[in-house]
Parts: sequence; structure tokens; C-alpha cells
Amino acid sequence: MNLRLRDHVQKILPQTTFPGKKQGKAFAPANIALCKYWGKRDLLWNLPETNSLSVSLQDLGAETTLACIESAESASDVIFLNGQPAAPAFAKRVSLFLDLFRRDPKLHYRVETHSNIPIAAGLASSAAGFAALVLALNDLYAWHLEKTQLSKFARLGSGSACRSLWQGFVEWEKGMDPEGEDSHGIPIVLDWPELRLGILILDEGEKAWSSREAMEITKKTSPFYNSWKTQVAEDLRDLKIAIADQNFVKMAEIAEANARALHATMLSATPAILYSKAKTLESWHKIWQLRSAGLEVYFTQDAGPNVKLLFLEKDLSDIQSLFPGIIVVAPFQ
Ligand code: 2P0
Repeated sequence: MNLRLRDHVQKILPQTTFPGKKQGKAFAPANIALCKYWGKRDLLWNLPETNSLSVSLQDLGAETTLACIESAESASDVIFLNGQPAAPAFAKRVSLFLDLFRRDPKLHYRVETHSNIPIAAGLASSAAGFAALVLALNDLYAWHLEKTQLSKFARLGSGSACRSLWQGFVEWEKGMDPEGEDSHGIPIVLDWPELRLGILILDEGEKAWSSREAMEITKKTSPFYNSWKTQVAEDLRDLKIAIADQNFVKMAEIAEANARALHATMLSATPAILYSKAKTLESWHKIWQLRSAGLEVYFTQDAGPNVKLLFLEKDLSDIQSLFPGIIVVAPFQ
């Protein structure tokens, strides 16, 4: 546990020592970035080099229940994921995060998280998980903290989690403050009922690098990392205009170009970071061919080999027959 982080969190928390109720419960959606977060300017406070912008996945996400364990009952937190005891590495990460909020070191929690995000989808399930955990703490202790504050807490668990406090489009402001007081999600109020995302599961293997280590390698060794940061600033500016205008083609072109720039930058790192597999490249070609033939379909891709499609409701049946097994999300319905 880091004492500086813990002191910071404890100063913010309301002075409630006892839970307001028996258990806290909350849901948070997963999110997919249209302009990606890749690289930290501060590892301790988990602060990003750039802003990023995502769209949340409605009812795809994590639901967490949290309860205090009577002191004599357990010497550590008890953490379940989808009904099974969580893997030790994941349980340790969650416990270290809970340390920031613990008033009494002898107090332990029972955490049960159910995620309906297909595990193989390579979606940042940690984003939904940490956002749901922070919301469940807020519920358990009846802190009534604002979502902006909860977003800052979630960021300490996982950067992209700070965008999972809201549905719809959310921008993560990188901020300037050394302790991240101005680095949190900001929702963009807008309704876009026709927008669809499709999750294509192409490869279910373990990924070779965690995002955390891959970001550091990219930032330290890619000759294109500074160009990536410049690209993000331009993409964000144009993306926000396209979103405000509900200009789908413009929005999706920027999102795809941003994802390609991210993966090209990773590939230029040493060692090379390559998440794509043969099936990933096949899907890019297929999407580009379909687009040449007039179908408005674009892709984005995160820290894994699977691809997420961007399209509109009018093309749903074509997309479903061209990409069997695709998981379709309507983020604004
Ligand atoms: C994103 N990703 O913007 C980018 C695009 C993956 C590719 O945020 O180290 O799990 O916990 O802050 O948030 C995944 O990284 O990393 C991510 P940490 P996180 O969605």
C-alpha cells in the first residue's frame, strides 16, 4: 500500500466509520475508447499523458457487492469473480486498492463481482470492475460523493475506469495537478440512438503484455511516441466536433485512424508490442473491402487481438450476417 495515496484518499472521505447498510452494491459499464489512452505521465497517481474519449457499453459491465467481514472471521479480503475465488494476482490488486479506503487495517471486505463482459473479448473489464467497486464503497458507507470524485478514485485502480462512471460518451481530462485533482472523466451530454458497436471475438488466447507494461515500453522506446501525443490532440478536437454534429462517417474515420496510429506506435517500440493476430488483420481487410463496396463500417482495437466495429442501426442486419457471432451493443438505448 502506498501511504501517500492512502493519506490523500482518507482526507477526502467523509468521517463515516461504520457502513450505512449491510452491503453496498453497484453496476458500472465497460467502455471502449474512440481516442485512446496510452501512456502515463505519473505512475503513482496514475495520470495519463493525454486526454482520451470513450463510449460506455450500456448493460455490459460489472456488478459488485461489498460487505464488511466481522474482524475475527478472516485475515484478508475475500474476493470472488463470477462466483469463483479470484485469481491471486487480481485479488491482490483489489486488496491493495481497498487499502486506500480502509480506516482500520483489521477490517476486511467480501467482494463479489459479476461481469457479463465476455472474458475472451479483451474488453477492459478492469475499467468496469474498479468503477463498480468505488460505487459499491460509496453505497456501503453512504458517502454520497460526487461522480467526479468517484471517477478520480476509480482512476487510482485503473486509468480507463475513470470513464466508466457514466454511460454515453465520456472524456478523460488528463489535468495538470501533480496529484490528479483535475484528472477525471467528464460526460458529454448527447443522445445518438442509431449508433452501434459490435464486438468481434477473433482470438481467445492470453495476451502477452498487460496494458500497464506495454504503455511503459511504448512511451520509453517508441520513436513515434511524441507523434502519437500530437495525433491524439488533433483526433480529440475533431472527434468532439464530429460527435456534436452526429457525423457518423467523420467520427468513425477518426476513431479507426486513432486505433491504427496506436497500434503502429506500439509496433515501433522495442521490444515490439503487437497485439494483432492473423485473424485481426483478416478482419481489417474485410472491413476495408466492405467499405469500398459502400458499407459504412469502421473498426477500433484495444490492447488485444479482437476488433470492435462501429456502424449504424440501418446496417445492423448486413453486419450480423457478414460477421456471425458478433456481439452488438446499442450505447444509447
Ligand atoms: C483505452 N486501454 O483508452 C486504452 C486503449 C487499452 C487500449 O486504457 O494501467 O487498464 O490500469 O491505467 O486503463 C487499458 O489500460 O491501464 C486502456 P491502467 P488500463 O481504453
